[in-house]
Amino acid sequence: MATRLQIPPAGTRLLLTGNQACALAAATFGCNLGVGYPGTPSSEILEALAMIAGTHTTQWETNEKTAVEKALGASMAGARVIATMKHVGANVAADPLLSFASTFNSGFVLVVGDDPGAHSSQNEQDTRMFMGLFANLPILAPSDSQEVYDSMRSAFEISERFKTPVVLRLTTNVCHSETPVFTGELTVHTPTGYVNNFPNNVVLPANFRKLRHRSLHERLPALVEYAETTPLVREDSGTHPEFGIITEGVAYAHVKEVAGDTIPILKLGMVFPLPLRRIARFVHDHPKTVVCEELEPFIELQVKADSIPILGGKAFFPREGELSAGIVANGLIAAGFPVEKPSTAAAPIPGVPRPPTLCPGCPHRATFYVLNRMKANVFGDIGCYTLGGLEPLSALHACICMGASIGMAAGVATVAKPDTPVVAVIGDSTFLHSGITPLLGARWNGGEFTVVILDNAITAMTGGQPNPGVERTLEGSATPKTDLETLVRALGVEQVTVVDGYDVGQIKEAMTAAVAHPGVSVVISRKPCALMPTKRHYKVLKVDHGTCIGCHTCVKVGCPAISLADEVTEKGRRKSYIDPRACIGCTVCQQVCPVHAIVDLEAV
Ligand SMILES: Cc1ncc(C[n+]2csc(CCOP(=O)(O)OP(=O)(O)O)c2C)c(N)n1
Repeated sequence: MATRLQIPPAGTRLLLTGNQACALAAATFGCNLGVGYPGTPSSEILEALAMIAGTHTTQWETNEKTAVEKALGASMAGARVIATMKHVGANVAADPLLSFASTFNSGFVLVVGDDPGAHSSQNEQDTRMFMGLFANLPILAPSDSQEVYDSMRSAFEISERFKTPVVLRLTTNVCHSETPVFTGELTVHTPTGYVNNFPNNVVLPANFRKLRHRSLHERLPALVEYAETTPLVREDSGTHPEFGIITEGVAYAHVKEVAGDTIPILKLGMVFPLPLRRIARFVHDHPKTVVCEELEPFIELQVKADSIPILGGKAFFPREGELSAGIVANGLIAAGFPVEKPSTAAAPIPGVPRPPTLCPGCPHRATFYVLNRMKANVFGDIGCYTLGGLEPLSALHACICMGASIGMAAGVATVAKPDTPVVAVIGDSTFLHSGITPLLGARWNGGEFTVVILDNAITAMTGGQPNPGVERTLEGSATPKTDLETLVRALGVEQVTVVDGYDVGQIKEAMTAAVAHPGVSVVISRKPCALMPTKRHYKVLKVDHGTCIGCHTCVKVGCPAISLADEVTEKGRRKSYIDPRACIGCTVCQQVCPVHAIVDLEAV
């Protein structure tokens, strides 16, 4: 187990990302348990928490629902607990969370990382809508690392004072930006212990109707009073008092960059429930007020519903994508505010476009090459392997959310008989997250399709986190892994084949047998992720230009190490070239070359 970092003394000044600040605050303010499931932008919170010395336990769970369930059990036992996930993870956790919200338990902080702009996500949801107006949970919305740190302390306090889960809503920019943090005093929290509490913790319809639903709503006025006076909500004065901006989260940082000290700002560090009296006073004092918020008009709608006369919000700022200083400046100028576009916003630094692609040596490549050749109808899932849908592999034709591949393939196989095979592809982490139950159902209902589990022994897309198919936990302890083949057979699947993820011939053979099987079949394509340093094949291949016929079959495996050389064949076709700095010697290109022109570098 790696040496853990000590919690610094109070008053230490550190430069931390929002995620690191979140972890340090949890450790400093008495967190007993941190659980979650990785997902950008929140993955590093638990990774950082696991590196900090203390009495807390830090664990990756199999998915967000199980993480929240473990967290709510810990909360029932009087612990301070954080559950971390990305925005779509909160959808997965919604079932336990929404019922738990109506009980009176404390010490529970749900940390959700939203991804405005969908940098690394299948959509951009606004968790404030979901957890606020729908789930009725208090939401804190920090703007920088110090606020993340302070909000975590407040979140534990609010949760304990009002006996409610509290949501700490972060966004990509807040999670990943480094800003200074002054640390606070260490708080030690000892779990009070578990005591049965039937009326509170058993959400039977009778209990829910009698006590719970009303109490959920009755908690809100007390939380509103808290919001009216909390220092999480503050005002910045400005030299143009007729104008005003109500803002929150990272939008505050953009507003500050554009408006400096000229426009009065009401900064909402708590965005649900809203301090509407305070907002009304601010608007009264600053009659030309706009709401500047990223994504949905969450604050704007509530302010308008209370008939507070603001100039608008989404009339000036987009409802989609990330805000920037330039976008905020344009919106404020359109609303008639006396601001200028900042020079930094006027001259964005152009980047080199680099479309995402499977890495050289990625163990998913050979499987997609075979699926492409089979002209399979491939229902995909979320992970590095989603990139198998891009050219030239082009072998993934649907992808909706984690765990959906098997259900989608089952649905198609139930109602249609396509001319070419129906195949679901799913990564090991995703299979364990939410692929087991659909496979169980498909086997039971008698579907006829093939599931390929791409087992690279890691959760690669989010940065290489361990999962239950790996022999170590987040804290680095050794633990027995779940064997996927045994698991799949235990679900009742009879046709199960394990193949080497680099072996094109083996994959072809196994897939041919699997798609011919009358029923659900499974192929486990196994090879560790090429980015796991201890697993790399340090062998470099080269194209022998004396043999290469310029057919470009190797190019069709879509490896970034392969490009076209200046040298041409007699027919004028460019020969292939392998970049020795990128090649790790997976040999997939070598196996598909029809003239054996790809050889070991040393052999030439
Ligand atoms: C509900 C949900 N939780 C988390 C994520 C973030 N995420 C994207 S892919 C992925 C898992 C990828 O691991 P795996 O299935 O093993 O495939 P690999 O990337 O290793 O190929 C995760 C956790 C998400 N998109 N949706």
